[in-house]
Amino acid sequence: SEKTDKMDASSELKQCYDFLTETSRSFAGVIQELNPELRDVICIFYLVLRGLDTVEDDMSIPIVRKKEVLTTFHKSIYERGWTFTESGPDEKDASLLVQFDVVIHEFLNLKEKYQKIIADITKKMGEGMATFTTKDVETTKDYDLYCHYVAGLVGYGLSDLFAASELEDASFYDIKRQSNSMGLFLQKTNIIRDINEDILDGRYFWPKQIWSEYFDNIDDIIKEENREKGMIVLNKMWANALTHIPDVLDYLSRIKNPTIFKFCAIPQVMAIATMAICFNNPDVLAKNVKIRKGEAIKLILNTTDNANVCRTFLKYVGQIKGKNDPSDPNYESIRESLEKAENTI
Ligand code: PS7
Ligand code: MN
Ligand code: MN
Ligand code: MN
Ligand code: MN
Ligand code: MN
Repeated sequence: SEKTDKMDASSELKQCYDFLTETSRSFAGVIQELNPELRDVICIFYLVLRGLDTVEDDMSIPIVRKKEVLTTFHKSIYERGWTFTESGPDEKDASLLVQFDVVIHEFLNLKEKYQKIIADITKKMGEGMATFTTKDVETTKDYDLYCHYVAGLVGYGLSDLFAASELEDASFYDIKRQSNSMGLFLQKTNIIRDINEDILDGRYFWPKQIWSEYFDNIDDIIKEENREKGMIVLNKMWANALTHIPDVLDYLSRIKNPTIFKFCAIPQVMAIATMAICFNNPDVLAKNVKIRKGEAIKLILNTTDNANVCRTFLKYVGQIKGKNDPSDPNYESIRESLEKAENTI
């Protein structure tokens, strides 16, 4: 009956929001505050990609099988009842995949224009992830390509969704470079900050081209006796990530809808704050360094409009400038990027 259907729909949607809170500390809040036209769409987009990433991260799935699941995931989301039960025992979001039929149910309730955008990005991301299951991140070009697959494409998809909803201008379909940079800035900050735990887990994202002059084996970068060399490499990684700031600020300045603005800006502001405490900070090589809870709360409350975001970026860019060390070989390139960033504000 119609009544049963409606009760089903609301309970499945509720389960999706429960999955969202369980799987994301950083996105759950900003997604829930989105305009109703996009709230469920982006919640489901997040869960689809979280499912895909859980497959990518699972080192217990045989490579051939993993490639197959990743490249067909965009078709699986159209199969009512589809679930994935082959995750290894320590995969933290395995239960999402075991109950993936719930996400698929709600995916199929979305308007077709939104389903198409989500499926298109899922296809491209799955194919990209599949190529990197048998390929290392060697050059900075590989690094940008990997980050494009797992984060830049999210930027493309979100921009397409904003334009398709008509909450933002149709020009959001076209600002690809800036959309990509929005994802890369988040992804690179995460990859740099998490170096210690990623190395201990055997996960490698830092491009060989950046560390090979100083290390034969990247595992050695977290050893205490290698701190000095390690810091040069760490700052080289920050120098690379800093180059995306002008695109990020340009992208944010184009947003009109206040709920989309907060959704996009809060993660970027968290990233620049993370960068400011992790820049030239030897603790990053020894442990996971995070911004304090109180600082994060202040940032969320302050991220209301473009003028405030510019102020926040200016503050953290200034802090990074103050920590830039003239004896570091990256000093000049960092100074240049920081100046470019300041000049766009
Ligand atoms: C659809 C909101 C706003 C134009 C799951 C948001 C993992 C950094 O796995 O959870 O714990 O290390 O810390 C997000 C652009 C993507 C890029 C990418 C989808 C911004 C699957 C976020 C999120 C584009 C691959 C999460 C890229 O970090 O990761 C939606 C505009 C997922 C965004 C992954 C990383 C995201 C990430 P983990 P985290
Ligand atoms: Mn139903
Ligand atoms: Mn995470
Ligand atoms: Mn992951
Ligand atoms: Mn991953
Ligand atoms: Mn990480």
